[in-house]
Amino acid sequence: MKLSNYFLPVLKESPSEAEIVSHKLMLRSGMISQSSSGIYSWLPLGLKVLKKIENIVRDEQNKAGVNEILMPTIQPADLWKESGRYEDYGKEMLRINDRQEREMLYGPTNEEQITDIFRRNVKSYKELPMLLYHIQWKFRDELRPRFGVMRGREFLMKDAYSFDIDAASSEDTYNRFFICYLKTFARLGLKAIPMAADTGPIGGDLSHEFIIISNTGESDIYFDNNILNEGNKISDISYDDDLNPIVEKFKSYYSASDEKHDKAKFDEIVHKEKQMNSKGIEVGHIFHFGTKYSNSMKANVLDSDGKEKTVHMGSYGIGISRLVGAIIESSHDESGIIWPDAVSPFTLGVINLKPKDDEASSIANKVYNQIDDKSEVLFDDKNDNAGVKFSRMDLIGLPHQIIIGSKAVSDGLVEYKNRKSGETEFINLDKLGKFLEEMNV
Ligand code: 5CA
Repeated sequence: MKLSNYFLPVLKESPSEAEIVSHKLMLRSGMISQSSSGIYSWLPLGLKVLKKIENIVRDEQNKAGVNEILMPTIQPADLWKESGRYEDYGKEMLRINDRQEREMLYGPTNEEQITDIFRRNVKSYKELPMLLYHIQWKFRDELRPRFGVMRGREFLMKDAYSFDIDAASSEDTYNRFFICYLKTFARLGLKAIPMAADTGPIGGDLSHEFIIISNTGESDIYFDNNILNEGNKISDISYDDDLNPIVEKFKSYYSASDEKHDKAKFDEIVHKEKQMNSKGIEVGHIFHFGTKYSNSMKANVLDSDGKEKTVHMGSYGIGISRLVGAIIESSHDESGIIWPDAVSPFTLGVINLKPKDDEASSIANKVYNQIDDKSEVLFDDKNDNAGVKFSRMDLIGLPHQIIIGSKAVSDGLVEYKNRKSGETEFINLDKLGKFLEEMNV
């Protein structure tokens, strides 16, 4: 993509409404544009990152054997009256009447909708466990939308739902998602700590939040420092392995967010020097709630003896739009964003430092055309001065940069810059392809 043809409305100054670094950087780098409080348009750069995250989350759901579906954003109120949550959900739910005065709502979550799909289509224990997910926009009329996409009113969530014949099988499914989440966050370049959590309006008795450490997070977290060293080989775990001991190992470390924190227990089981207390961002949340919805909504199947049985359920959320902000919180410096390779909007930035020089421009164009075949490249071909170009490329955070200036014309050399370390080196033009290949770019 040529920058001259790309919609990238970068800002020099931090907008005054932004309090935390990810919100500031998302606005400054032209990733999002506010529509109203807690509601954003996603501009090209932001949308690319959102899609990259979405695809990693999707891939890991598929690998765990979860079926992708797509449910609507607008749901009928009747389903929520059946479960009893229509009144309970209160003012956070956006309620709408259609032209026939039927009560509808913009879904804040989909337990009711999915249970309705299940009960209409699944009749036998033979089809269980059944795991379904979708990636869809949600609306919650948050009391205090803030921090940009971190606590929005409209936000993108991956929500999965599971149906099992009994509690034991349902807990195995819960463990499957537990591992799937660790794999997903690791691929996104994040260290997410699973923490015992309250279940809130979703309900149930077993729940974990996945939280990344960040001083701008809204959660207060307490944990045993040793948990950070657990799960280094998480990508090697196969779903055919017995997952229970792996999950139990994670659960054996003390880790809890503030509502579940038990100071006496913390002091008893964790050595003082290993006791960690910090702020964190909740990027995922899993729930096991048994028959809460299947009971009230009569989601039953026939078991092997031909008897009707109420299915056991869980639900599993990942905040996809929140993750864009969360990744920036954990990966930036004073010059701007530093994208982990896996979610970077472009793999590589190419800067033509001499756009008015025909020879330099011809080399830069050639380099761009060559690399763009293999990787996604953002090519700064604009007529700005070097300072503007450097700071813009640093701001938007592409992890690898190729800078083409006067040395390209005089000596056939281009400069490679690693955004994270700041290290640079000159590469011979003939060897550039091989160099990038070796770096996996
Ligand atoms: N039905 C369950 C699981 S599918 C559920 O809704 N869980 S949740 O309420 O915990 O939300 C799941 C994830 O969505 C959270 O972990 C968080 O990462 C994200 N999320 C929740 N509220 C917001 C919000 N207002 N803005 C951005 N992301 C949010």
